[in-house]
Amino acid sequence: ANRMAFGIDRGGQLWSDIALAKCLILAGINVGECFPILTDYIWRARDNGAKIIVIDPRMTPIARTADLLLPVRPGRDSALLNGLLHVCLARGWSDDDFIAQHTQGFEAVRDMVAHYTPERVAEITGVPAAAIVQAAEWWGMAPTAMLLHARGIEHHTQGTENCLACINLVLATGKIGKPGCGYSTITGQGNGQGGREHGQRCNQLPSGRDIDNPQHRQIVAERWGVAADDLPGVGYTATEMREAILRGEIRGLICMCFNPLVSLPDAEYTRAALERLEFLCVIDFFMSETARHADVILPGSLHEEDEGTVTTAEGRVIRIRQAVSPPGQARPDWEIICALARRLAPWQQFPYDCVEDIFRELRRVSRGGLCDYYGITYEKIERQHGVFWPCPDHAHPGTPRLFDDGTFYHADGKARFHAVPYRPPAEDADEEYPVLLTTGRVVSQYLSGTQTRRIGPLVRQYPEPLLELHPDLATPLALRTGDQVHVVSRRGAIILPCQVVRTIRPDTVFIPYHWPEEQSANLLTIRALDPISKIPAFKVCAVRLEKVVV
Ligand SMILES: Nc1nc2c(c(=O)[nH]1)N[C@H]1C(S)=C(S)[C@@H](COP(=O)(O)OP(=O)(O)OC[C@H]3O[C@@H](n4cnc5c(=O)[nH]c(N)nc54)[C@H](O)[C@@H]3O)O[C@H]1N2
Ligand SMILES: Nc1nc2c(c(=O)[nH]1)N[C@H]1C(S)=C(S)[C@@H](COP(=O)(O)OP(=O)(O)OC[C@H]3O[C@@H](n4cnc5c(=O)[nH]c(N)nc54)[C@H](O)[C@@H]3O)O[C@H]1N2
Ligand SMILES: [Mo]
Repeated sequence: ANRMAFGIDRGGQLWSDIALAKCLILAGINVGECFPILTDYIWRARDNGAKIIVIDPRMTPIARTADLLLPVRPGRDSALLNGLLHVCLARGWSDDDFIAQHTQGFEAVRDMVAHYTPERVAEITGVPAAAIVQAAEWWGMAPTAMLLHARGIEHHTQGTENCLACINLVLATGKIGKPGCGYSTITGQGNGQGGREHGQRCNQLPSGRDIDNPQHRQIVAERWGVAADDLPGVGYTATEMREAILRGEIRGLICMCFNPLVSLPDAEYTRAALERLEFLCVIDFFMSETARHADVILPGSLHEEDEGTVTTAEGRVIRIRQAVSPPGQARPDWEIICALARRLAPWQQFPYDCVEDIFRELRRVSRGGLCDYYGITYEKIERQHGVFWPCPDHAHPGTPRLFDDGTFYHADGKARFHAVPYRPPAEDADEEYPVLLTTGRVVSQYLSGTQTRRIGPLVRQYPEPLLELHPDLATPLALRTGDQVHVVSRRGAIILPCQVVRTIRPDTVFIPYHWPEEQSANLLTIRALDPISKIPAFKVCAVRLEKVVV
C-alpha cells in the first residue's frame, strides 16, 4: 500500500510527531500490549488535548483510555474507513489545495466513498453511525492528525486495501508531510522495517528495487560483480512455499528466524509440507517446533550475541552492539550465512571480515535506489542518535519526516489515491460456523513463543491460550470463565479454557497464537492471502464453539 500510494515503503514516521497531533486514529493496533513504548507517545498527545480514536473489535488497554472506540466487526475496516472519508467529504473537511497539488486519482475515490453513508457502514461494520460521524468530525476538524495501524487491519485478504483506505483518508484531509501529521504502519519485529527494504521480500532486490525490473537487475548485478542473468526471478512468499513444497517443486529448505509450524496459518498444512521436504535446515538458538523436523540444526545467535544495524518502526537506522558471545559452537548468524554462501557461490562475493563490511556493501548497492542508505555510516549513526533513510550522501542529515514539502516518491512527485470498495473476508460467519475468530498477541508472550514460553514469570502470567468471549455469546452455551471449549473451524479443532469478558464484540472470539501443537490457534486459521501483499488472513475466519462436558 505504501509503495502504491507514496512510491516508497517506509512504513514509519517520526514518533515525536505523535505528541503534536490533535487527533489520533489507532486502527487494529494493541498499543499497550504490543508496543508499550508507544503508549507514552500517545499519552503525551492526549495530555496536549488530542482526541484518541481506537478501531478494534476488542477494548484493548489503550482503548480504555481513549475518547472513542469503534468496535469494528473483523474484516470490515475498508468499509469503516471509507465511511469516515465519506463524512469528511460531505462536511467539507477535505484539503482541496493539497489534493490538487500533491495527489492523483481523487475523483474515483470521491465517487466510491459517496456510497459509504454512516448508516450503510454501520450495517456492514457493526459500528454505530453516530460513532462514525463523531470520529470523522474529530479527524476532519483537527488542525493536525495522525493515523497509526498494525496487524489488526493488515492480516486480511483485504490487508492492502484496508491500508489504502487509511491512506485515502490521510491524503484527502491533507494530514501528512507536516508537523503533527502523518500515517504509519507500526512494524512488529525488531528489524521488520529494515528487512523489507533490502531483500527479505521475494520479489525484491536491495534498496526496494524490483527483481523483475531489468534496469534494477542491471544496477544490482553490476555492483555485485555478477551477470544480471544469474540473479534469480520472483520467488515464493513464506506462505506460498508450502504449496510449492507439496507440488514437489521445492525439495530443500533453510529456515532462519522462522518457526512456521506455529506461525503460519492452517498448521496441519504446514506440517504436511515440512514432512514432505527431502531436506530441512533450521538456524535457531532454541529447539523450536519446526527445528524438530530438521535434518540439520545450526545453532545461530541471539540479538544480544550479534551486532549490526536495525531499522526501527520509525524508519531510523540504529546500531546494536554485541553484549555477549554465542556459547559453545553457536555462531553469529551472519557468519553462518557467509560460511554457507562461500561453499555454494564464488567466495569472492562474500569477502566480509566483519559486520561493518556488510553494511558498507549494503550502502553502496542501495545508492540511488528508493531505500538509499549511501550516506549512512556507523559514525553518523553514533553522532545523530540514528539516521532516518533516505540519506543519499555524506553531507545529507537523513530524512526524519517523509514527504515534508508534499513531495512523494512517484516520478511526478504526487501521491496516488486508490478506490477500495469493501469486499467481505475470504471466510465469513455462517450457520454452520457462526462466530468470527480473530487471533493475535498477549503482553507476556512473544510471537511463536520459543523465547517467552521458557521464562517462568511470563508463563505464570499467561500459562496457556484462553478463548476470549463476550457474556452474550457465553450465556447461551452455558460457558463460564475457566470452562473448556471445543473450538472448531473448517481446518481443525482445539480445546482450550475460556475467559468471559465484556471487552470484545459478542459476535467475535479472540485466541492468542503463541502456543504450539494442540493449543495452536493456527490449527484453526485459514490459508487465504491478500492478493497483493500475500499476507495471510490471521485476523478473521469462522468457527463454532461447543462446551466440553467433563
Ligand atoms: N508482547 C508482545 N509484543 C509484540 C509481539 C508479541 O508477540 N508480543 N509481536 C510483535 C510483532 S511481530 C507484531 S507484528 C506486533 C503486532 O502488534 P498488533 O498488531 O498490535 O497485535 P495483534 O494482537 O496481532 O493485533 C492487534 C489488534 O487487532 C485487533 N483486530 C483483530 N481483528 C481486527 C479487525 O478486523 N480490524 C481491526 N481494526 N482490528 C482487529 C485485535 O483485537 C488486536 O487488539 O507486535 C509486536 N510486539
Ligand atoms: N494466528 C496468527 N498467526 C500469526 C500472527 C497472528 O497475529 N496470528 N502474527 C504473525 C506475525 S505478525 C509474525 S511477525 C509471525 C512471527 O512468526 P515467526 O517469525 O515464525 O516466529 P518467531 O517466534 O518470531 O521466530 C521464529 C524463530 O526464530 C528464532 N529467532 C529469534 N531471533 C533469532 C535470531 O536473531 N537468530 C536466529 N537464528 N533465530 C532467531 C526463534 O527462536 C524462533 O524459533 O507470526 C505470524 N503468525
Ligand atoms: Mo509481526
